[in-house]
Amino acid sequence: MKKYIIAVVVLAINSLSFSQNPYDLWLQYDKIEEQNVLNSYKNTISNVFLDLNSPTGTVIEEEIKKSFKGLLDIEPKFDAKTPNLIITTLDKLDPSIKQKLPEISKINDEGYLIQHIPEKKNSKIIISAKTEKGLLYGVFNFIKQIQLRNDLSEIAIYDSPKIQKRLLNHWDNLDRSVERGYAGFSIWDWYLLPELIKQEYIDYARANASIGINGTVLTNVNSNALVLSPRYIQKLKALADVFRPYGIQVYLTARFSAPIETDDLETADPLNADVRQWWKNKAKEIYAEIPDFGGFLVKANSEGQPGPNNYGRSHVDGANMLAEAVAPYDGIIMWRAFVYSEEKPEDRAKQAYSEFKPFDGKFKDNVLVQVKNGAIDFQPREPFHPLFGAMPNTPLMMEFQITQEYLGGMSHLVFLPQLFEEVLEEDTYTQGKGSTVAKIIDGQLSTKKLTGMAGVANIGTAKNWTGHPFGQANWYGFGRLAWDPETSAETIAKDWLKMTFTNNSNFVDPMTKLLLESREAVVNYMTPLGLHHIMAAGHHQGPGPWVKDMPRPDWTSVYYHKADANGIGFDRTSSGSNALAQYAPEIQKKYSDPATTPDKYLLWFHHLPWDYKMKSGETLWYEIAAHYQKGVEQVEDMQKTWQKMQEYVNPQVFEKTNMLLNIQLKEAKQWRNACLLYFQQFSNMDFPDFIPEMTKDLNDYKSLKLPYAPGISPSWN
Ligand code: BDP
Repeated sequence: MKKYIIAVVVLAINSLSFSQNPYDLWLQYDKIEEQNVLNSYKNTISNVFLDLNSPTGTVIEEEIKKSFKGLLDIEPKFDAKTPNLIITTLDKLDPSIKQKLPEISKINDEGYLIQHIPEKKNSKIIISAKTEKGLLYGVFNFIKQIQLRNDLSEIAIYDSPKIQKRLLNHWDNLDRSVERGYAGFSIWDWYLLPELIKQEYIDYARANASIGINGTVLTNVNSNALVLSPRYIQKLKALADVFRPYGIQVYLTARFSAPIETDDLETADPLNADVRQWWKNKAKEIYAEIPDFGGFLVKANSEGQPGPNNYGRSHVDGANMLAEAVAPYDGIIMWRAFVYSEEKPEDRAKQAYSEFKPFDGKFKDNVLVQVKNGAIDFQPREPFHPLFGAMPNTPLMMEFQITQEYLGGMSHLVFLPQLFEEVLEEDTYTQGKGSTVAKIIDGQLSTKKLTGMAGVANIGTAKNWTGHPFGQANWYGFGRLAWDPETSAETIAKDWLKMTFTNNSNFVDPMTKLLLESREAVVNYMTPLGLHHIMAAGHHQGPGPWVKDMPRPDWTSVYYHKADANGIGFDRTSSGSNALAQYAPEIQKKYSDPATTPDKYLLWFHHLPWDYKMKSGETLWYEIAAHYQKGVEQVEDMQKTWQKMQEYVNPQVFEKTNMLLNIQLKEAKQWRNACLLYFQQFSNMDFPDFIPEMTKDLNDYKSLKLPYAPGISPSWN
């Protein structure tokens, strides 16, 4: 009892010195404690001039007030006669000031500048942009500079987003379940909309604007036609009105068979005149209420969803029909390339490319083809999708998954910007050396200039939005990369840690290391050396290398690892499925030989004997075991680092993360043990000495059931 009381007292004292309210995400505005830093900011920026008279202007004003009150403990007035901080759009700037902004011509409509202008008496900082939306982004970056304690005396930032459509994709259903969601229910309270506007909607918009996200697809790709009904359009309008001042457009998923499901028509054939008119009318109806509606995201002829193929028509026919309907209003169609047919025995990794490449250049100008980062499905590691670079005459939009469907769901700490960065940096060689995925999706290597990046959201009703406290970093990091796909994961990690927790380097340095290693850890303990899709079926949590006998072979694990007495791995070279032929010759050459294939993709492209000699000199079996073991040890290291961070972190976040790391370690060990025991049946080789003695046998792991594991949506039932 006594011990308990002491613990409670300690918690109470600790929590006094921390606000760090997880609900506020990375927008923590705690007062600057370093007196000299505080004073220097106060002296440089306390006299503000701001005269924006619009909803976005009000948002900007509120944000300046909130951040100045919090960080600097001052209440700025906005009409200073001799201002030292001027916040206004370029058209309102004095020409004499404009002259002093060297790179003004570089910024685009969503870009901004923050420039210090030194003067003898009245030095000042200018935050300006072509549009108020750009200005809002500039203001958020300016506040970030203060959060990061950066010196403002020579500040000169000229920044513009490199990608136009920076969207979250919510896989949220109208009943508020979230497909692959691990953070509670959907934040969209459809039932009480449009009357009830939750504070969360406003705070959601604010958080997204702070990282440059400018659109949100509100509904699941496995979609429901009901959302297109007049009643729901009113609900959608209410959300659009909340988001607009934050520069965020709303989008919906379109169920291809909607004309039938609404009982209006008997077909959804995209070449049928009535169907085409139906979609035009629907677009007109939506745009009458929401003039800046963004457009539709479509999953068609994939995993049972209806689509143009049902009528013998192509993806181009389907996409272009919808594109025509939204074109008069500047709407776009994001047509997903995540397709794999039930009939085709072809390697699933090849199918999207086979189907879509011939369509290059055939889509209307307002269509983007949305491609997942890899050819299978958001695995802990996949080589980049071969469509990147293969369709230079089609805007390709990147689809990343922020929610951790295959990366430990609700309980594993994995810093995904590392994964995203790896994909974006990959060289496709499709237009010579340096044709990185980033340069393809930002339009540099495309003849089309429409660009986009989507992230499947990890947001729900959880009090901290994302469930796992570190899930916030992945939302944040996605936004940063959508703004500039060449941002480094390290910069993102550092900024997020400082903004969310503290600038103290005793915290930031070890935690940056932890974040950057966390992704490799999960690859090691789940799917090392190019293994993939060997998780449990359905909910996708935990190991399941034994999964077979599913409705389709490419939903099983045995299809992907192909372990047998001869070895393990998927031969995707010319002696196997030849998926490799979908990549540029430079990659083909390198990856066709296991000796020159990077270890991380080895078993993705090759089936190799268990005693295959690896670059390390050890056998393949030894290296598989070593990677699984390393993954477990990396989680142990994460725990050790975290233990030292207590004094910097809100006690509740500290404890929660502690407990989650314990779960992560338990599950990492399960992955290691289950996979090694399973594969040993085929390798018939002993475990290397460093593998701890197994206390359970394979059947124990096989019989582990996880009823009610979250994330399975009714759309699958
Ligand atoms: C898979 C998910 C499934 C999604 C599908 C998709 O398991 O829930 O519906 O992708 O992206 O990863 O359409």
